[in-house]
Amino acid sequence: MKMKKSYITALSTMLGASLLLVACGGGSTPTTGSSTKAPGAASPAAAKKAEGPKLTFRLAETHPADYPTTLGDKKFAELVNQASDGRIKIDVFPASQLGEEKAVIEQVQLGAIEFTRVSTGALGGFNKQYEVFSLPYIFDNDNHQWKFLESEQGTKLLDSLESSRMKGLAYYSSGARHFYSKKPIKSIADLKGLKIRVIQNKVNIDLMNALGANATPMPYGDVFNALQTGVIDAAENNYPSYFSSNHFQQAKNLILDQHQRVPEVLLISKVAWDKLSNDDKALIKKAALESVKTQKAEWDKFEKDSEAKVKAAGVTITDVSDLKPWQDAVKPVIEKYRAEYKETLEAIEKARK
Ligand code: GTR
Repeated sequence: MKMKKSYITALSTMLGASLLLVACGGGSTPTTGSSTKAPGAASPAAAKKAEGPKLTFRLAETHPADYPTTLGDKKFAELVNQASDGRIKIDVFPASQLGEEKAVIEQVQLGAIEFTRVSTGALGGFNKQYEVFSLPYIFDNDNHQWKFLESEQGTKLLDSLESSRMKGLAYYSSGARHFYSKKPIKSIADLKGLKIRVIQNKVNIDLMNALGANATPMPYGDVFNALQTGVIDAAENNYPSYFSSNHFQQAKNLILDQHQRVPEVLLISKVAWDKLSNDDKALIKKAALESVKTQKAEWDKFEKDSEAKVKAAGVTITDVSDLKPWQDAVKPVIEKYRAEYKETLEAIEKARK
């Protein structure tokens, strides 16, 4: 039988490669469990490292590389890599490189992107349970919010993402959201008639209506231009986003009304999750929860820093000493959803004490 030269070369390369794999203990040989160590052979851990990662995943992040959620993601990736002896590698893609939140969530549902960190505001468009976080003034402060997030009901909510083809791993901090506008806003009345960008979900639209404003849902990455061109008059976010997105350059009037506290979520696609071994599921979950500490610490620093920087840039900041008129104005929104979110709202109330 005559064989072409290129064929023979390819065959011998393949043979050589598989012999090499056998020699290194690689290929389809499981890397976990005990192995008999030949004298002078590398330790199993070192051998595993030399082989490089077995599983490589992508994590999509909206914010830039130095933003506190991105730093949390990176810590998470690092902890997973360590705990798996380099077997699992998670590459963090910041600055919306993999798309805007809504598009990323769709990709995650399909399993095309394995991990993401997104706002519960964006998740509200995919899982009704999550719209509860967009209800105004349900949390008094960050402590109250964390007490709830760490409660049984908070965990239940994280688990409820499974029905939306995702698996919630951990919550991250996101502080309070405030309005900012091109025109001065000194009181609630100044919001009337303004076109305000919101994260797309039903509660946000009701909320803007209750304030006499017009909700304009659009991706986060479009807001700067929309402010610049006058497509919208205003937007709303926390200090770190207001600063890092440069929205403060276009909308120089900030009012500290604290209308929402919308936490962030670190999650994995259900498609990817279901393919993992139980050990890997456990180490990923553990790493996610451990990364919260880093994210929270970075958040506190960045929040203060952003506040100082927007002040230095000459933003007009209006403090709201009495939140009552704001809370009264948006009460109908809470009442509209009270029955739907009864269980969660009761647990949030309980966490207040
Ligand atoms: C930020 C949040 C982002 C994104 C953004 C927005 O606070 O961290 O994930 O949801 O708000 O307003 O779209």
